Amino acid sequence: MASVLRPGARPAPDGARADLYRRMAPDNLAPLWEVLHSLVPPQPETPCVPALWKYRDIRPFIMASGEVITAKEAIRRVLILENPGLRGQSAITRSMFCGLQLILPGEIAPSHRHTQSALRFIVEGSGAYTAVDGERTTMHPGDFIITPPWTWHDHGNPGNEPVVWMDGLDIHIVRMFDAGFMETFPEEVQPVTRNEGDSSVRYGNNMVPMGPLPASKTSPIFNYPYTRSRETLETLSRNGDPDACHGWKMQFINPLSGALAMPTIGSFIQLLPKGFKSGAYRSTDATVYSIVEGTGKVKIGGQDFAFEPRDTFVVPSWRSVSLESDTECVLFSYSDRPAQLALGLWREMRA
Ligand code: 1HN
Repeated sequence: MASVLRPGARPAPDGARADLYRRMAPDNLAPLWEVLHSLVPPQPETPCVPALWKYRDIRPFIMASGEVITAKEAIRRVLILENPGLRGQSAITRSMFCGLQLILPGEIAPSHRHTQSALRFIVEGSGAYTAVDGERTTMHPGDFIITPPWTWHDHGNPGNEPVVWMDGLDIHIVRMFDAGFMETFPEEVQPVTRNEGDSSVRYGNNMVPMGPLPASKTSPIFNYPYTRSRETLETLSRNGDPDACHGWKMQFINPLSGALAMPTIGSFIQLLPKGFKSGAYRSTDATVYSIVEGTGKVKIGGQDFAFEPRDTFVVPSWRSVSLESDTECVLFSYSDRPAQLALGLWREMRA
């Protein structure tokens, strides 16, 4: 019956082979030749599928979560964006977690630390803060905020509106290495030991202190405000032509090393002019996008999705992505690119 099997599939073992597999199984042995093709595919094969979450549709569920549990009780009141091909795994891609976190006026999310790295990308509302290692920063839509590994962090909302942000974490990278640690801070809120804006002036103004400098692999700047990202994109768009695949696209960096801002997660922001049709692009880093401004369409490996502000979509590894803008658009995105680069695995292809 080999003729009805898909190319590359092997017929079910029988006779002497099946007998061998049965006899050696109790000794925890398995034959490589039965699984070799799927272990080492000719190009990336992934259960991760393209998907888009319309903020308009899911916002009621986010707000409803605020009625069934407090931020304090939940520790982190987050709705997980689960890839439809990875349900039950708390994963948007094979390496990355993605969630939308809600903090209501007057609430706090208690202080803890873990070896997983986190980014926050603010989606809705202003006036909440996140505190990292003794410094607070106020959140505004479009701000990109980092929580480096093993730093105490808590969130609070002293303002008067609900605040929602996207959480991106390298949970599944850390889990693959079984290198996860977590601790709870002895008090709910960590003490403030530095003025707001301190790390930004210390490291974010094209100067660094005389030293000693922090040894962390993660950027010492922990808030990259949208006002500066937007102004940069705006100026770039007046100064030259957009890239055919990316429009005007920038990478958030660690000013101490020039590397991407986090060692495991790459983060990007791009501007597409009105009426832009990008060339097809693929890369090995499955990527999560959050729309900041504008409407348009994205084609992901042949599937079409329309997007508007605050929507989230995911592009699996090595699926081609083409962007089309109706209006001027700004897109934030993140992926495991720096981890793949560090390991010599990252590839890209432009059509
Ligand atoms: C976490 O600590 C936060 O600190 C958000 O806000 C999302 C998802 C999984 C594990 C830890 C946060 C998280 C998380």
